[in-house]
Amino acid sequence: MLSQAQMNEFEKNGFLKGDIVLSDAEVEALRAELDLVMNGQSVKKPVLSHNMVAGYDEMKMTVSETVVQIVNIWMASDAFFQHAANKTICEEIAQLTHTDQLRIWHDQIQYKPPVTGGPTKWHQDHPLWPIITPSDLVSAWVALDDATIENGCMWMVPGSHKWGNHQQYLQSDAEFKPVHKQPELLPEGANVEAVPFEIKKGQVGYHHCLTWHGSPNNHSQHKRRAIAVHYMPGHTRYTPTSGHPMLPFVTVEAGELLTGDHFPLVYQK
Ligand SMILES: O=C(O)CCC(=O)C(=O)O
Repeated sequence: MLSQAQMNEFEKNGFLKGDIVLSDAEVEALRAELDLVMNGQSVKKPVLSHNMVAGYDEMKMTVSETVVQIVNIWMASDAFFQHAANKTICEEIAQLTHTDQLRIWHDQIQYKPPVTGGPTKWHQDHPLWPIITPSDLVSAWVALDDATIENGCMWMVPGSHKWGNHQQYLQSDAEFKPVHKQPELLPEGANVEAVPFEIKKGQVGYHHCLTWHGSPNNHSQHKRRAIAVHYMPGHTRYTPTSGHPMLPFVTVEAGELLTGDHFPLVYQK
């Protein structure tokens, strides 16, 4: 359970470091599962598995840069499904989203290999999920390696979850600092200052779906593997305005609560 001080910190900043939630053995088991899925050796398959930076033309990526993104590894691996239902994480997400019911919206692996690991652009999650509302989802990002400044940990902009949707204006400078293309659109007093969000192996970090975040290259000799589960509170509705990889799995009508086999219930108080 999160303390009131932690709840206040999340409310203020839009992100929060939690406890170590996985033992070393549990991390090892998930790493082994990840290898199976990444190598195409799992019987069941995820929704997506690709090099995410391949489409980053405007950032002038070289083809040698890689971020392996796997969406819905829980569909390919029972161990990752069990992870999504982790009791501590679900209880704390329920606290942060003020709900008594949680479903998986989707999950994602982001693996930045040593030396060649590429960046994850500055973004807000909810604008990239144009088929669900309201914008009050919270994600649990669990490190499968220590995520450090050296190997490309996430960076966050404190307070940015309260500034609305600025996704189309976000970019980075040469040092991977976030830059707003039209800063006059920001609310008064908004301070665009990013801070590193280093997370230990097995530790959980929470972030709100409107918090500005991104992660730079991994130039280190160490892998940077992580599993993020994006949780929907029970009141999340299907409100399609544009495409998304999960769209083909939706079985409810527009305006209805987003339920169904591909959005499983993982927590009920
Ligand atoms: O793993 C990363 O560096 C980025 C993950 C992310 O954007 C997210 O979990 O919302």
